[in-house]
Amino acid sequence: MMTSLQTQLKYDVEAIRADFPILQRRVNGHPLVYLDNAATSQKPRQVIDALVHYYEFTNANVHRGLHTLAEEATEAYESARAKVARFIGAEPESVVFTRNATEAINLVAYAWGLANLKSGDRIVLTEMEHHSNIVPWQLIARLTGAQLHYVPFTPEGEMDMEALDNALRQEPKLVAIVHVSNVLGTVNPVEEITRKAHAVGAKVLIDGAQAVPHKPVDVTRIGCDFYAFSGHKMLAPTGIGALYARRELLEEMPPFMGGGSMIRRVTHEFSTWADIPTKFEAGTPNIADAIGFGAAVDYLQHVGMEAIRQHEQRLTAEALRLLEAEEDIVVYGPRDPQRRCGLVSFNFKHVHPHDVAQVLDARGIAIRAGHHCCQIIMRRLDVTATARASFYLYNTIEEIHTFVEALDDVRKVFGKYGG
Ligand code: 7TS
Repeated sequence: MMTSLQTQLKYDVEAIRADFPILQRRVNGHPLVYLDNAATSQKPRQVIDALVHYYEFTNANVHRGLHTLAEEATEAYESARAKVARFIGAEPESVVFTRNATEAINLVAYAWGLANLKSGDRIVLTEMEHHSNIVPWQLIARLTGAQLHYVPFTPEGEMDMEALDNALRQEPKLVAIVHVSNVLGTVNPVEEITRKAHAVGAKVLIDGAQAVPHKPVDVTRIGCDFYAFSGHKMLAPTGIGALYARRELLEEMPPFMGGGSMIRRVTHEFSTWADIPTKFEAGTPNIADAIGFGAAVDYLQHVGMEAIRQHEQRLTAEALRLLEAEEDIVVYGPRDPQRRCGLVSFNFKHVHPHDVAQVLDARGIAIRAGHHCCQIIMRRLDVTATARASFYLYNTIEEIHTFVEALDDVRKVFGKYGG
């Protein structure tokens, strides 16, 4: 096991940055400081090259042709699936390619939820969820008569475990919970939650959109039933994501969508389904971007997920230290950088976050401002929006300093708090 200091010495952020062409860009006359990684990450040359190579050399449809290109495309697509599966500790048959985390959650809602939930059944969500792990369940609740129950978070931005225990006493059918919050940065104890939920017979779905890109994740160790994530937040192209589901569940679930590829036999009256995971991939899949996803996973593995997590923790600790020292700024989420992933949401006490984002953009610094698709969190924090700086493997301590120093421009434009 490498110590933190050894990883720190070994972590060559400049070599990593050299792989990302977009980081050479200037924005509004300044070098780009990209701190909007929770929205989407930048892409390394290796991923862009994998896409170009596929289209220039291999392009063909998968799972159907008998010619060389079709066989090579199928092999590349399935090998990408195997890489993504291995990356999260799963078997390839348990990984369905989707467009993104949102589609993965909708797949579970419509395929598993419609078949297994009935009137009066309870679905436990948390007040920390992104809309993509709320709205599908609201739609399914309306169709089945199931009821939603929300577990709150504490003022520190941590899951309220006592409230969760109380919710589990009502024996819900499903617990759907975010692994890492995209607003609070909180890392939830998903192993413990899964164990407790299973003890009362509930299935567990985890939204890992902000976890898989930033820390080692092993779905087998967590023991969950479903795990959803997006490629584009972890160096892969947009339009590709994945759903992990336990094999038995995928086998017994009906398909989400019907069409080509996902069938074994079609008659006038009925059809039978292809083996998993193809049963859940109707139509021509996003072949090129799946291959790009495989290249992204190769890249992350080469750097090492534990090293990336530690690097981001150093950035987060520094950002927290500097922001918390400012008396006109409120910081949201756990104070302890060990309890969170690499992002910090904050607000000036007297300036709207949209204005903050605009002032920083004039300095080439990209952050996000808004409700971050988490209106329930906003209501709990009693704000309509926050500013958010989110980090990744290629960000540097100097960029954190540039970002915090640039906040002085906000004070120059909008005046000082209380001034
Ligand atoms: N779940 C979480 C926790 C997320 O942060 C996001 C995207 C999603 C699900 C949905 O991902 P998608 O790829 O299916 O769209 N979050 C954000 C964000 O924080 N800013 O932009 C997108």
